[in-house]
Amino acid sequence: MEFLCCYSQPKVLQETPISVAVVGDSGCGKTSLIYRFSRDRLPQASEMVSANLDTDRLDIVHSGRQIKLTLYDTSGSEEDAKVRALTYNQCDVIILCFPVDSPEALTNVITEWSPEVKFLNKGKPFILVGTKVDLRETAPKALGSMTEFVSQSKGKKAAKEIGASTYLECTVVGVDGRNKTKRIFGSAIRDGLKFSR
Ligand SMILES: Nc1nc2c(ncn2[C@@H]2O[C@H](COP(=O)(O)OP(=O)(O)O)[C@@H](O)[C@H]2O)c(=O)[nH]1
Ligand SMILES: [Mg+2]
Repeated sequence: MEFLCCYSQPKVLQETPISVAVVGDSGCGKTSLIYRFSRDRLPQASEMVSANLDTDRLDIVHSGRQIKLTLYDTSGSEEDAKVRALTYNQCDVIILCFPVDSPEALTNVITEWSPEVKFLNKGKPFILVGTKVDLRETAPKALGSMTEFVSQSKGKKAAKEIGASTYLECTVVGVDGRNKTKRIFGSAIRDGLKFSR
């Protein structure tokens, strides 16, 4: 007698893999951004040492979808450009960072980073992120501070000029840091999903 199996297969939740690379000048806050988001803490000094192809893997839910997220930390140094090229190859979306307390870093974004990202990343989306915005509040209070800041409107203008999908600002400090870093990675995942569809 033929036996008809009436058990249905257990539903396997389909995971969408998205890989995000974070690039920018050394010291702009890449490792801090990744730690704040993926571990909800800031890196210790020993963890901030120049990383390249350091990866974090997370399972998260984004807009009701199960996402297998891979985060690539990179080194901003000239010598590590070849290793960064491998990272660009593996990722779906890039977060390009500069600290808002450094107009020179924004110049580097325009003259160095955006050509590298566009050349090696071949049409994949990237977002521009102004980091360390808490310094806009705290640094001017430091006696004799001469820091020149990049304004939000200058950041937006630069993002448009280099073809970034959006401009966002963040800090890793305090509760604001948690919300702002979530917003950055949420935006990157949205772009990554559009691209990988
Ligand atoms: N005030 C402030 N400092 C930050 C922020 N993010 C990073 N830093 C500091 O900037 C320095 C470089 O950060 P790091 O994450 O190692 O930069 P990376 O070289 O780009 O990975 C460290 O001293 C961090 O504590 C931020 O949002 N606000
Ligand atoms: Mg780092």
